[in-house]
Amino acid sequence: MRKLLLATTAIACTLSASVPAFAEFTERTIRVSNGINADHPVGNGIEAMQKCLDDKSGGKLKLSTFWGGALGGDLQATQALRSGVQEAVVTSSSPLVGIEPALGVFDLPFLFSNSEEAYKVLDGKFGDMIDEKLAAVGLINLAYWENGFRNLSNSVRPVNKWEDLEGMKVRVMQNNVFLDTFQNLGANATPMAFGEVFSALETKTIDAQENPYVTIDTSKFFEVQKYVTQTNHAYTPFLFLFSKAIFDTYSPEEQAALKDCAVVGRDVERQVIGDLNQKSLEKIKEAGLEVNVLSPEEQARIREKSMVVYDKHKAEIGPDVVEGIMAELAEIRK
Ligand code: TF8
Repeated sequence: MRKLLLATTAIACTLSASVPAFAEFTERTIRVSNGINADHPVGNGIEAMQKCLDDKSGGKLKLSTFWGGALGGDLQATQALRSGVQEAVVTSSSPLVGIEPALGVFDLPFLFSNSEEAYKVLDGKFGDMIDEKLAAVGLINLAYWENGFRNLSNSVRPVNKWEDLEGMKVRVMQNNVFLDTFQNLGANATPMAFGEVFSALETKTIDAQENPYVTIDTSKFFEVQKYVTQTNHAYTPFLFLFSKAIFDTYSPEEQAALKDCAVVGRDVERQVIGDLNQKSLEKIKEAGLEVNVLSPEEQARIREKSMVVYDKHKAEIGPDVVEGIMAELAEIRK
């Protein structure tokens, strides 16, 4: 009896020794690249995500963050994910339309009227459908983070109506919907990677760019611009993308932790953007920029003028995708 007891205790000891805590997790360093700088709210989101990962993985899953395009721009970093040489990137959806055309749906001008609408669409069934398309091209979208509503800044004149854009050299993302939207408004639109924008504004190679206030602030565009117009012409999301090739080698527990914690980070990041938006605008004003807000009438005119872009790009984005989002928005707006 005693022998048996000793033997079972020994077995129990060996068993518990061979099953250390967080056995489903491996020590991993996950590189996350960003085009924006560390003081952008994505930084707060990553911090919250890391805390969550620490709890779930016993400190084994570590995010190693790179800022200011140190690992390449949005498109380049995303291609590195697809070929399995980099783990993750927080990127705008817009420069990735060459990889997955359906993403172009988020670039349609004046699509979302407010952030709540965007959250419902992105965090719901429509967002899941886009995620499936991304998985098919080697990208796991952990969650939709926020870039936000985009506003126009320039160095030549106040813009109060779309006619003021005539001939203005506006940098747009590498994206045909944005290119056409600004060309249609009379601007001289030029696609350019984000990393080149500051110096192109500084040297006056371009006059204007468009990004959310928080980016105009944290990427210091206000230092090389004179006017800002609150156009809110598009809400473009950030995708927290993970290399599918690498993700597939992780345990189900690791995969679940990454997905859950990306959502925790997302909520913090969106919250901080909400708080920072106004502060960024104040900072832009203090830097001496003239800030104009489109009147409701001019907002309506510019919106109406821009609707041709929907028809022009429907086939390329996918008619089902465009109709799908319009139907979902109609449902939300009921
Ligand atoms: C753009 C985007 C960028 C972001 C950033 C690089 O204008 O809005 O600001 O994708 O992460 O290119």
